Amino acid sequence: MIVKEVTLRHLKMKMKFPFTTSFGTFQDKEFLLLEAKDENGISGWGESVAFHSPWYNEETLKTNWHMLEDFVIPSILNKEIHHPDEVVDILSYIRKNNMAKSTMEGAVWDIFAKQQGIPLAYALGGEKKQIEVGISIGIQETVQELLQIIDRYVNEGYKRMKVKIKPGWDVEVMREVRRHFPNVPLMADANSAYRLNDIERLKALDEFDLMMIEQPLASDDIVDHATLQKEILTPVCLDESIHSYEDARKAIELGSCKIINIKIGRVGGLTESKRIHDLCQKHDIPVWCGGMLESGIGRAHNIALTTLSNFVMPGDTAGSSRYWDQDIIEPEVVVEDGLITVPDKPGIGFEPNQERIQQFTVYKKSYS
Ligand code: OSB
Ligand code: MG
Repeated sequence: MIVKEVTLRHLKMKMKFPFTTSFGTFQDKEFLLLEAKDENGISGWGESVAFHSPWYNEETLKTNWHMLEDFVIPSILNKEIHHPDEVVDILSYIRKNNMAKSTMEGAVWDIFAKQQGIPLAYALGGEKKQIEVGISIGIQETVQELLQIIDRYVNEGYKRMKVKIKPGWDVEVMREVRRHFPNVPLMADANSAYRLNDIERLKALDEFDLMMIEQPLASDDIVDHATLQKEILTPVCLDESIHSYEDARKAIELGSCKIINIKIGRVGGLTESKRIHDLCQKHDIPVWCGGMLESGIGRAHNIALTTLSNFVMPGDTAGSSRYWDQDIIEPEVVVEDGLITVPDKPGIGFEPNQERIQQFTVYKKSYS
Protein backbone atom coordinates (compact mmCIF):
# COMPACT_ATOMS: atom_id res chain seq x y z
CA MET A 1 0.00 0.00 0.00
CA ILE A 2 0.99 3.57 -0.53
CA VAL A 3 -0.62 6.26 1.61
CA LYS A 4 -1.27 9.12 -0.80
CA GLU A 5 -3.23 11.53 1.36
CA VAL A 6 -3.84 12.16 5.04
CA THR A 7 -6.46 14.41 6.62
CA LEU A 8 -6.05 15.39 10.23
CA ARG A 9 -9.00 16.76 12.18
CA HIS A 10 -9.34 18.28 15.63
CA LEU A 11 -12.76 17.37 17.02
CA LYS A 12 -14.61 18.54 20.09
CA MET A 13 -17.46 16.44 21.49
CA LYS A 14 -19.37 16.95 24.70
CA MET A 15 -19.59 13.86 26.90
CA LYS A 16 -22.92 13.10 28.51
CA PHE A 17 -21.38 13.34 31.98
CA PRO A 18 -18.26 14.81 33.62
CA PHE A 19 -15.57 12.19 34.24
CA THR A 20 -13.48 12.54 37.41
CA THR A 21 -10.30 10.66 38.21
CA SER A 22 -7.65 11.15 40.89
CA PHE A 23 -6.11 13.86 38.68
CA GLY A 24 -9.13 15.92 37.69
CA THR A 25 -12.47 16.32 35.93
CA PHE A 26 -13.43 16.95 32.34
CA GLN A 27 -16.52 16.86 30.17
CA ASP A 28 -15.49 18.29 26.79
CA LYS A 29 -13.57 15.67 24.91
CA GLU A 30 -11.16 17.09 22.35
CA PHE A 31 -9.19 14.68 20.20
CA LEU A 32 -7.61 14.14 16.80
CA LEU A 33 -9.01 12.00 14.04
CA LEU A 34 -6.82 10.85 11.16
CA GLU A 35 -8.06 9.66 7.79
CA ALA A 36 -5.53 8.12 5.40
CA LYS A 37 -6.21 7.26 1.75
CA ASP A 38 -4.29 4.68 -0.23
CA GLU A 39 -3.51 4.72 -3.97
CA ASN A 40 -6.96 3.30 -4.74
CA GLY A 41 -8.87 5.72 -2.55
CA ILE A 42 -9.48 3.25 0.29
CA SER A 43 -9.79 5.17 3.57
CA GLY A 44 -8.34 4.05 6.89
CA TRP A 45 -9.12 5.74 10.20
CA GLY A 46 -7.16 6.36 13.37
CA GLU A 47 -7.94 8.24 16.60
CA SER A 48 -5.45 9.93 18.88
CA VAL A 49 -6.26 9.18 22.50
CA ALA A 50 -4.10 12.06 23.77
CA PHE A 51 -6.16 14.40 25.93
CA HIS A 52 -6.31 18.19 25.90
CA SER A 53 -4.07 18.35 29.00
CA PRO A 54 -1.06 16.18 29.92
CA TRP A 55 -2.53 14.60 33.06
CA TYR A 56 -2.70 11.00 31.97
CA ASN A 57 0.67 11.07 30.22
CA GLU A 58 2.92 13.74 28.72
CA GLU A 59 1.21 13.80 25.32
CA THR A 60 -1.51 16.27 24.41
CA LEU A 61 -3.64 16.87 21.39
CA LYS A 62 -1.31 19.70 20.34
CA THR A 63 1.91 17.70 20.77
CA ASN A 64 0.24 14.93 18.76
CA TRP A 65 -0.68 17.36 15.99
CA HIS A 66 2.92 18.60 15.91
CA MET A 67 4.37 15.08 15.85
CA LEU A 68 1.94 13.92 13.19
CA GLU A 69 2.31 16.95 10.95
CA ASP A 70 6.08 17.37 11.16
CA PHE A 71 7.33 13.79 11.55
CA VAL A 72 4.85 10.91 11.45
CA ILE A 73 2.79 11.80 8.37
CA PRO A 74 5.81 12.84 6.21
CA SER A 75 7.49 9.53 7.13
CA ILE A 76 4.51 7.47 5.94
CA LEU A 77 3.25 9.43 2.92
CA ASN A 78 4.17 7.94 -0.47
CA LYS A 79 6.13 5.07 1.03
CA GLU A 80 5.49 1.50 -0.13
CA ILE A 81 4.22 -0.43 2.90
CA HIS A 82 3.73 -4.20 2.58
CA HIS A 83 2.41 -4.83 6.09
CA PRO A 84 1.29 -2.52 8.94
CA ASP A 85 3.95 -4.06 11.20
CA GLU A 86 6.47 -2.04 9.18
CA VAL A 87 5.08 1.24 10.55
CA VAL A 88 6.77 0.64 13.92
CA ASP A 89 10.17 0.41 12.19
CA ILE A 90 9.55 3.41 9.95
CA LEU A 91 8.66 5.53 12.99
CA SER A 92 11.26 4.07 15.36
CA TYR A 93 13.55 7.09 14.87
CA ILE A 94 10.97 9.15 16.79
CA ARG A 95 11.39 8.78 20.54
CA LYS A 96 8.20 8.09 22.54
CA ASN A 97 5.12 10.05 21.35
CA ASN A 98 3.31 6.71 21.23
CA MET A 99 -0.17 8.16 20.95
CA ALA A 100 0.81 10.20 17.90
CA LYS A 101 2.40 7.16 16.23
CA SER A 102 -0.57 4.96 17.06
CA THR A 103 -2.98 7.40 15.38
CA MET A 104 -1.25 6.85 12.03
CA GLU A 105 -0.60 3.15 12.58
CA GLY A 106 -4.27 2.47 13.33
CA ALA A 107 -5.27 4.01 10.00
CA VAL A 108 -2.70 1.90 8.14
CA TRP A 109 -4.05 -1.26 9.80
CA ASP A 110 -7.59 -0.27 8.80
CA ILE A 111 -6.53 0.22 5.15
CA PHE A 112 -4.63 -3.07 5.20
CA ALA A 113 -7.65 -5.03 6.45
CA LYS A 114 -9.94 -3.29 3.93
CA GLN A 115 -7.55 -4.13 1.09
CA GLN A 116 -7.71 -7.79 2.13
CA GLY A 117 -11.48 -7.57 2.52
CA ILE A 118 -11.34 -8.85 6.11
CA PRO A 119 -12.30 -7.42 9.50
CA LEU A 120 -9.49 -5.72 11.41
CA ALA A 121 -10.01 -8.25 14.22
CA TYR A 122 -9.25 -11.07 11.81
CA ALA A 123 -6.23 -9.25 10.35
CA LEU A 124 -4.81 -9.04 13.88
CA GLY A 125 -5.34 -12.76 14.46
CA GLY A 126 -8.39 -12.40 16.68
CA GLU A 127 -11.01 -15.10 16.83
CA LYS A 128 -13.73 -14.00 19.23
CA LYS A 129 -17.13 -13.16 17.76
CA GLN A 130 -18.20 -11.32 20.90
CA ILE A 131 -16.20 -9.54 23.58
CA GLU A 132 -16.98 -8.97 27.25
CA VAL A 133 -17.09 -5.44 28.58
CA GLY A 134 -17.07 -3.77 31.94
CA ILE A 135 -17.48 -0.15 32.86
CA SER A 136 -15.22 2.48 34.41
CA ILE A 137 -16.93 4.81 36.86
CA GLY A 138 -15.39 8.14 37.81
CA ILE A 139 -15.19 9.61 41.29
CA GLN A 140 -18.64 10.83 42.41
CA GLU A 141 -19.82 13.52 44.83
CA THR A 142 -21.35 10.98 47.20
CA VAL A 143 -21.22 7.24 47.84
CA GLN A 144 -24.99 7.17 47.33
CA GLU A 145 -24.58 8.42 43.75
CA LEU A 146 -21.86 5.87 43.09
CA LEU A 147 -24.09 3.04 44.33
CA GLN A 148 -26.93 4.18 42.08
CA ILE A 149 -24.64 4.28 39.05
CA ILE A 150 -23.27 0.82 39.79
CA ASP A 151 -26.78 -0.50 40.24
CA ARG A 152 -27.74 0.83 36.83
CA TYR A 153 -24.77 -0.72 35.04
CA VAL A 154 -25.12 -4.06 36.84
CA ASN A 155 -28.71 -4.14 35.61
CA GLU A 156 -27.58 -3.27 32.08
CA GLY A 157 -25.40 -6.39 32.21
CA TYR A 158 -21.88 -4.95 32.27
CA LYS A 159 -19.48 -7.74 33.26
CA ARG A 160 -17.42 -5.87 35.87
CA MET A 161 -17.42 -2.56 37.68
CA LYS A 162 -14.29 -0.43 37.89
CA VAL A 163 -14.37 2.31 40.50
CA LYS A 164 -11.91 5.19 40.43
CA ILE A 165 -10.26 5.78 43.80
CA LYS A 166 -7.97 8.35 45.41
CA PRO A 167 -6.80 8.97 48.98
CA GLY A 168 -9.96 9.80 50.96
CA TRP A 169 -12.21 8.11 48.40
CA ASP A 170 -11.09 4.53 48.74
CA VAL A 171 -11.42 2.04 51.61
CA GLU A 172 -14.75 3.26 52.99
CA VAL A 173 -16.18 3.68 49.51
CA MET A 174 -15.15 0.18 48.42
CA ARG A 175 -16.55 -1.23 51.66
CA GLU A 176 -19.96 0.27 50.89
CA VAL A 177 -19.85 -0.91 47.29
CA ARG A 178 -18.98 -4.45 48.39
CA ARG A 179 -21.69 -4.42 51.04
CA HIS A 180 -24.34 -3.50 48.46
CA PHE A 181 -22.97 -5.70 45.68
CA PRO A 182 -21.42 -8.75 47.38
CA ASN A 183 -20.96 -10.77 44.20
CA VAL A 184 -20.25 -8.25 41.48
CA PRO A 185 -16.83 -8.51 39.76
CA LEU A 186 -15.22 -5.35 41.11
CA MET A 187 -11.91 -3.51 40.76
CA ALA A 188 -10.38 -0.14 41.62
CA ASP A 189 -8.26 2.25 39.52
CA ALA A 190 -6.07 4.78 41.36
CA ASN A 191 -4.41 6.47 38.35
CA SER A 192 -1.16 6.75 40.32
CA ALA A 193 -2.64 8.51 43.35
CA TYR A 194 -0.65 6.59 46.01
CA ARG A 195 2.93 6.09 47.16
CA LEU A 196 4.53 3.14 48.95
CA ASN A 197 3.98 5.03 52.23
CA ASP A 198 0.26 4.43 51.72
CA ILE A 199 0.74 0.67 51.88
CA GLU A 200 -1.54 0.17 54.91
CA ARG A 201 -4.41 1.82 53.05
CA LEU A 202 -3.81 -0.35 50.01
CA LYS A 203 -3.59 -3.47 52.18
CA ALA A 204 -6.96 -2.57 53.66
CA LEU A 205 -8.50 -3.10 50.21
CA ASP A 206 -7.59 -6.80 50.39
CA GLU A 207 -10.75 -7.64 52.28
CA PHE A 208 -13.05 -6.64 49.39
CA ASP A 209 -12.07 -9.43 47.03
CA LEU A 210 -11.18 -7.07 44.19
CA MET A 211 -10.24 -8.56 40.81
CA MET A 212 -7.33 -6.13 40.81
CA ILE A 213 -6.11 -2.66 41.70
CA GLU A 214 -5.04 -0.69 38.66
CA GLN A 215 -1.97 1.57 38.72
CA PRO A 216 -1.86 2.41 42.44
CA LEU A 217 1.66 3.96 42.38
CA ALA A 218 3.59 6.46 40.25
CA SER A 219 2.90 6.54 36.53
CA ASP A 220 6.52 5.76 35.64
CA ASP A 221 7.14 3.12 38.29
CA ILE A 222 7.61 -0.63 38.11
CA VAL A 223 9.98 -1.05 41.08
CA ASP A 224 7.75 0.09 43.96
CA HIS A 225 4.84 -1.76 42.38
CA ALA A 226 6.87 -4.98 42.72
CA THR A 227 7.39 -4.24 46.41
CA LEU A 228 3.71 -3.49 46.83
CA GLN A 229 2.58 -6.63 45.00
CA LYS A 230 4.54 -8.76 47.49
CA GLU A 231 2.68 -7.11 50.39
CA ILE A 232 -0.90 -7.16 49.18
CA LEU A 233 -3.23 -9.97 48.09
CA THR A 234 -5.12 -7.94 45.50
CA PRO A 235 -3.52 -8.44 42.09
CA VAL A 236 -1.82 -5.29 40.79
CA CYS A 237 -2.67 -4.31 37.21
CA LEU A 238 -0.43 -1.81 35.42
CA ASP A 239 -1.83 0.85 33.11
CA GLU A 240 0.22 4.10 32.91
CA SER A 241 3.58 2.37 33.54
CA ILE A 242 3.52 0.14 30.45
CA HIS A 243 4.56 1.86 27.22
CA SER A 244 6.10 -1.03 25.31
CA TYR A 245 6.87 -4.72 25.04
CA GLU A 246 10.12 -4.03 26.92
CA ASP A 247 8.26 -2.36 29.79
CA ALA A 248 5.93 -5.34 29.99
CA ARG A 249 8.83 -7.80 29.95
CA LYS A 250 10.57 -5.97 32.80
CA ALA A 251 7.40 -5.61 34.87
CA ILE A 252 6.71 -9.34 34.53
CA GLU A 253 10.31 -10.17 35.42
CA LEU A 254 10.20 -7.96 38.52
CA GLY A 255 6.77 -9.17 39.61
CA SER A 256 5.38 -5.64 39.45
CA CYS A 257 1.93 -6.83 38.40
CA LYS A 258 -0.20 -9.90 37.79
CA ILE A 259 -2.38 -8.34 35.10
CA ILE A 260 -1.76 -5.78 32.33
CA ASN A 261 -4.14 -3.22 30.86
CA ILE A 262 -3.25 -2.72 27.20
CA LYS A 263 -4.14 0.64 25.66
CA ILE A 264 -3.31 0.84 21.98
CA GLY A 265 -2.32 4.52 22.05
CA ARG A 266 -0.19 4.24 25.17
CA VAL A 267 1.99 1.49 23.66
CA GLY A 268 2.28 3.04 20.19
CA GLY A 269 -0.18 0.99 18.18
CA LEU A 270 -1.77 -2.34 17.35
CA THR A 271 1.46 -4.12 16.41
CA GLU A 272 3.04 -3.37 19.80
CA SER A 273 -0.26 -4.23 21.56
CA LYS A 274 -0.21 -7.62 19.89
CA ARG A 275 3.41 -8.24 20.91
CA ILE A 276 2.60 -7.38 24.53
CA HIS A 277 -0.47 -9.61 24.35
CA ASP A 278 1.63 -12.55 23.10
CA LEU A 279 4.32 -12.01 25.74
CA CYS A 280 1.75 -11.90 28.53
CA GLN A 281 0.08 -15.04 27.21
CA LYS A 282 3.41 -16.88 27.39
CA HIS A 283 3.80 -15.81 31.01
CA ASP A 284 0.21 -16.51 32.10
CA ILE A 285 -0.45 -12.82 32.64
CA PRO A 286 -4.05 -12.05 31.66
CA VAL A 287 -4.65 -8.82 29.77
CA TRP A 288 -7.63 -6.58 29.08
CA CYS A 289 -8.16 -3.56 26.87
CA GLY A 290 -8.30 -0.18 28.59
CA GLY A 291 -10.29 2.81 27.41
CA MET A 292 -9.57 6.51 26.91
CA LEU A 293 -13.14 7.81 26.55
CA GLU A 294 -12.79 7.29 22.81
CA SER A 295 -15.12 8.22 20.01
CA GLY A 296 -16.42 5.39 17.86
CA ILE A 297 -13.23 5.19 15.79
CA GLY A 298 -10.98 4.45 18.77
CA ARG A 299 -13.67 2.20 20.19
CA ALA A 300 -13.66 0.14 16.96
CA HIS A 301 -9.90 -0.40 17.22
CA ASN A 302 -10.26 -1.50 20.85
CA ILE A 303 -12.96 -4.00 19.92
CA ALA A 304 -10.80 -5.53 17.18
CA LEU A 305 -7.79 -5.88 19.50
CA THR A 306 -9.88 -7.46 22.26
CA THR A 307 -10.72 -10.42 20.01
CA LEU A 308 -7.19 -11.81 20.63
CA SER A 309 -7.32 -14.86 22.88
CA ASN A 310 -5.45 -13.61 25.97
CA PHE A 311 -7.90 -10.72 26.45
CA VAL A 312 -9.59 -12.83 29.09
CA MET A 313 -10.90 -10.05 31.31
CA PRO A 314 -13.67 -7.57 30.44
CA GLY A 315 -12.36 -4.30 28.96
CA ASP A 316 -13.36 -0.66 29.49
CA THR A 317 -14.82 -0.15 26.00
CA ALA A 318 -18.46 0.45 26.85
CA GLY A 319 -21.23 1.24 24.37
CA SER A 320 -21.28 4.58 22.50
CA SER A 321 -24.40 5.73 24.34
CA ARG A 322 -22.62 5.71 27.70
CA TYR A 323 -20.47 8.64 26.53
CA TRP A 324 -22.15 10.31 23.57
CA ASP A 325 -25.55 11.58 22.52
CA GLN A 326 -24.37 10.92 18.98
CA ASP A 327 -21.27 8.94 18.14
CA ILE A 328 -19.41 9.52 14.86
CA ILE A 329 -19.76 5.97 13.51
CA GLU A 330 -22.60 3.93 12.01
CA PRO A 331 -23.85 1.80 13.59
CA GLU A 332 -22.93 2.91 17.10
CA VAL A 333 -21.22 0.46 19.46
CA VAL A 334 -23.96 -1.43 21.26
CA VAL A 335 -23.56 -3.47 24.44
CA GLU A 336 -26.06 -6.22 25.14
CA ASP A 337 -25.82 -8.32 28.29
CA GLY A 338 -22.29 -6.98 28.74
CA LEU A 339 -21.23 -8.17 25.28
CA ILE A 340 -20.25 -6.38 22.09
CA THR A 341 -20.68 -8.30 18.85
CA VAL A 342 -17.55 -7.91 16.76
CA PRO A 343 -18.39 -6.42 13.34
CA ASP A 344 -17.80 -8.69 10.35
CA LYS A 345 -17.29 -5.97 7.73
CA PRO A 346 -13.81 -5.21 6.36
CA GLY A 347 -11.47 -2.99 8.37
CA ILE A 348 -12.69 -1.39 11.59
CA GLY A 349 -16.17 -2.53 10.56
CA PHE A 350 -18.02 0.70 11.36
CA GLU A 351 -18.75 3.48 8.89
CA PRO A 352 -17.54 6.97 9.89
CA ASN A 353 -20.46 9.41 9.78
CA GLN A 354 -19.04 12.25 7.67
CA GLU A 355 -21.79 14.69 8.54
CA ARG A 356 -21.28 14.34 12.28
CA ILE A 357 -17.52 14.38 11.93
CA GLN A 358 -17.84 17.68 10.10
CA GLN A 359 -20.21 18.98 12.74
CA PHE A 360 -17.69 18.29 15.53
CA THR A 361 -14.58 19.40 13.62
CA VAL A 362 -12.86 22.51 15.00
CA TYR A 363 -10.02 22.49 12.49
CA LYS A 364 -8.71 20.25 9.73
CA LYS A 365 -5.78 20.02 7.37
CA SER A 366 -4.81 17.67 4.55
CA TYR A 367 -1.37 16.42 3.57
CA SER A 368 -0.30 14.73 0.36
O1 OSB B 1 -7.05 5.03 33.76
O2 OSB B 1 -8.15 3.73 32.53
C1 OSB B 1 -7.87 4.87 32.90
C2 OSB B 1 -10.26 7.42 31.33
C3 OSB B 1 -9.38 8.42 31.03
C4 OSB B 1 -8.05 8.26 31.35
C5 OSB B 1 -7.60 7.12 31.97
C6 OSB B 1 -8.48 6.09 32.27
C7 OSB B 1 -9.84 6.27 31.97
C8 OSB B 1 -10.86 5.29 32.30
C9 OSB B 1 -12.13 5.30 31.48
O3 OSB B 1 -10.79 4.52 33.22
C10 OSB B 1 -12.10 4.31 30.38
C11 OSB B 1 -13.23 4.50 29.41
O4 OSB B 1 -14.39 4.41 29.83
O5 OSB B 1 -12.96 4.74 28.22
MG1 MG C 1 -6.34 3.17 34.37
